[in-house]
Amino acid sequence: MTALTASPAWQALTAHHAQIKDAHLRELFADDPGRAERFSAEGAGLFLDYSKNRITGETLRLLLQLAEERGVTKRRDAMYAGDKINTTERRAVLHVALRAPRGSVIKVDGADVVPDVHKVLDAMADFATRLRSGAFTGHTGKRIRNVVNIGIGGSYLGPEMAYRALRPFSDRSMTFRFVANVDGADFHEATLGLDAAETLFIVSSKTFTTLETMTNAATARAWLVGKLGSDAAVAKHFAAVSTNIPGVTEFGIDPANTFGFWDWVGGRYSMDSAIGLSTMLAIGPDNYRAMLAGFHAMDEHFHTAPAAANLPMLLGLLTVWYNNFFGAQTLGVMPYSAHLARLPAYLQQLQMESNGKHVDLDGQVVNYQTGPIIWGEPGTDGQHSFYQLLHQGTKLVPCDMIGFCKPLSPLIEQHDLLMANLFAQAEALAFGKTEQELKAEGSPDFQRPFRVMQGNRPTNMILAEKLDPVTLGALVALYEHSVFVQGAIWKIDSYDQWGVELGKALASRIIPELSHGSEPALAHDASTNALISRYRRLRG
Ligand code: G6Q
Repeated sequence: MTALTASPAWQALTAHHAQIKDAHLRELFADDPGRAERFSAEGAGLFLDYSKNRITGETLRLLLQLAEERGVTKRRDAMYAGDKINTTERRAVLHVALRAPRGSVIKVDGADVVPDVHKVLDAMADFATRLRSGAFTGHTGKRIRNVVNIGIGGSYLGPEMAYRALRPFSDRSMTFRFVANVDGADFHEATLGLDAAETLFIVSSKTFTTLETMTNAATARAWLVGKLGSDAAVAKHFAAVSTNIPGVTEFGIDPANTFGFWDWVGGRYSMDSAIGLSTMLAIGPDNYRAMLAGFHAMDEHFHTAPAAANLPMLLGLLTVWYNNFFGAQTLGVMPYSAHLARLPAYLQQLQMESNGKHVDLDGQVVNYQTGPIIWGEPGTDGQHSFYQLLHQGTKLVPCDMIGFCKPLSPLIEQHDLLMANLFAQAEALAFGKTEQELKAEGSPDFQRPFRVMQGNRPTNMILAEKLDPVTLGALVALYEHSVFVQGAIWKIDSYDQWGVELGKALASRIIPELSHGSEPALAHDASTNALISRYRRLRG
């Protein structure tokens, strides 16, 4: 394969960018009445309007040519076939198998993994049904009403995001809390006011060795045993989700409450594996399966839809367009739904941990930009804070905006207000406000320069009928596959995370240096030594 920046499509895109970089969306729309229709696509219940992007038909043609030259669909097929495309860890990448319908066949090393997936799903469903009905009780015979998920990174962000997103579908008589941070305040606040006799802890950890999670799990055990007065209580108040079953057994969690998954599921791609146990306990097995069906519908769309009508392909290529040709450093994600408050944080990990790499699959340092910085907030909150910079700042910030046609609350009029804001913002970002328009509105001379909105700020608009389990699954899969497309173009391993592994090891050197009583001599750099010394002095 030719080096990315020397490839014909890349070269052509560079020349094309020079030609159209100043074209304004006002002109692009005025010149092409069919633009909104032409630059839109639909799949798995999601509608994507990408017409408010700084592209022409030629841009799209060249981006699709780039995908072709980079072998994106070939790599996609290799992923779906269970090939070990995570080369630095020599692992298959098969989150698509987590939502494959019963009876389909996906092989890793010659063995079909789909029956195992459904075995675990059935066990989770059985556990969830017993717990939700009250048949599974705690140590004292009381019904479990509180669920505390202990996990971090990929074992936390998905479950918390999904719980918040699908709360209207959850059992409202139950309380769900999430402990991730090793800061004791996180555990303390999450368990404050809970009756231990009614509380289940789910220890979610792929490796079952992560410092934060193991520390919080030990704290949880001490908290529970302290409150209920017996070690035997652990069996009835702990569940585990992990690929490390020996580790779980050693911790003392009942194998009957233990749910496994596999090394071909990356942490940030695991919210629909057993890591989603808290989600299933909240919304029930049927809703959980509906969410998996949504994921699967998008998997099918990505696998079969022609590239020009393929949502993840389009979204991924547009990200590359702004990232590599316009030099945009970030991508904003603005859900117009209070329920999706944690979606930006979830996507931050999904995208930045996957594509924040500076070395390609051959181990060569790349000479082009890879993954952008992802950030965002629910839309109308953002409007009253950072949208000022989006509208009138000096930086180009492409944004994805996400909205739903049906509200989840009975306050229907408020939903119209919310959606009006969504449409208005995308319109204002694209078309801005000219000096002439301001004059016509009677804006005073002295203010006019400050009120001009240049426009030409690109957005993707993702619309769905309603935020329900099916839609959430499709939406998350859309971004998973968009990340895949970007990684394939940049020829990087989107599925390893050596930067995270390093972080896991680093603190272990300093931990004993902070322990009370023994304060060994420090041999770090001068700054770290001074900081540790100051901490020792001030902590009291
Ligand atoms: C995800 C990353 C990372 C991981 C956490 C938790 O892709 O690998 O965020 O999920 O570090 O790891 P464990 O699940 O092993 O505790």
